[in-house]
Amino acid sequence: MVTEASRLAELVLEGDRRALARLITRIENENPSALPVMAALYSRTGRGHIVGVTGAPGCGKSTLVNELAKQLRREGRMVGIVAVDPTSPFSGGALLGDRIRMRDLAGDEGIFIRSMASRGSLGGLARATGDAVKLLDAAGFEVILVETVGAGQAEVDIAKASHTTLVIQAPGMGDDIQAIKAGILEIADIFVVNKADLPGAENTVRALQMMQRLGRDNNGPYRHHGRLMRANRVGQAAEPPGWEAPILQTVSISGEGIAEVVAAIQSHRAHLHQSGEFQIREAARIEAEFESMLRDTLLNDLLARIPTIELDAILSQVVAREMDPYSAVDRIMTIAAAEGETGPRPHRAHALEAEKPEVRR
Ligand SMILES: Nc1nc2c(ncn2[C@@H]2O[C@H](COP(=O)(O)OP(=O)(O)OP(=O)(O)O)[C@@H](O)[C@H]2O)c(=O)[nH]1
Ligand SMILES: [Mg+2]
Repeated sequence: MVTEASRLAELVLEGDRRALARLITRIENENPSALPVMAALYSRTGRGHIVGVTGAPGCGKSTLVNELAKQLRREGRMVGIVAVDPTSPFSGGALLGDRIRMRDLAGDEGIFIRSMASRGSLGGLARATGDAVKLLDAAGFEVILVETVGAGQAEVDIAKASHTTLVIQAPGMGDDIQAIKAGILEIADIFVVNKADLPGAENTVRALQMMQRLGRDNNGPYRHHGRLMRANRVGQAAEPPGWEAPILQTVSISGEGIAEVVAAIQSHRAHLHQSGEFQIREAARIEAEFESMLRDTLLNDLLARIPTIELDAILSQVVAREMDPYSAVDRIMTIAAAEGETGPRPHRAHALEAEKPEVRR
């Protein structure tokens, strides 16, 4: 039997743009009908090169991504772009702006552009982004550029979800080491100082170089890529010797320096494969994603078993310091376990369904 899911999966594999767009919308809306399609496509993912592009608001990420895509197209590569905007979950002006800016790429079958928003949590957005990337991967897009505003945890998450992470800086945003966010050394595979046409670009480059030197003196940057489910893996996935993030300068509005960035992305990819780091990052990435899916499912399942009034009452007591959070967790687990013994909810729903009088036309 040809189900809707298998039909949609086939369309995605053929690169059908409407099917892709429709599925991404379902993913954004957390529509469960997307799950069997994702499941069917999973074995066909894993070929695309996922490139994260992160940096402060306004540093030129979208303009740069646009230019990178054009250059990659000139080199004959199929390019997918996912622009993530965690700051405006209700589809703010920035997304619209991105769509307009990327207009000159429209009409090219070798490119697919999508802005992501989420009505849910940041975690939901990260999950939706991961699924959109998987769809583009299955559809045969060879390079998938993921733009995210660098904002703390989101930045680290995108690095974990990418094979190659570009950290974008722009001059004039404070040119000393203090202004460059801590942790950036650990996630950057390539630094891009964009807006190199503006004064101060050299200072930004120098500050990054100095930071890299300091990092080397402190035993070099090590990655957190391998942590996740097995705690004893911490630090194991250290950046192997032989790759130090290059610091490149671009003027995205004129296309200057773009070819060099594309070349650096390609050398980083080659380096990942030659050093064996690719498998390590892939395993870490997939484990992290799986862990978060498991956590979401467990939490949702648990919360579904606790009557809301009871949960609220327990939370209020914890907030009022009438109950400690450790006992509160115990209490919730006890209630959930007791609920579980009375039978899972779907059965009850089923019973109700059976009791419903049949409607005749
Ligand atoms: N002078 C100069 N301006 C640039 C350059 N690149 C981008 N800009 C301008 O910087 C502004 C912001 O560019 P965007 O590409 O929207 O930056 P962004 O990082 O994607 O911004 P958000 O997504 O809102 O965080 C725009 O007005 C661009 O035209 C550059 O190389 N030089
Ligand atoms: Mg942008």
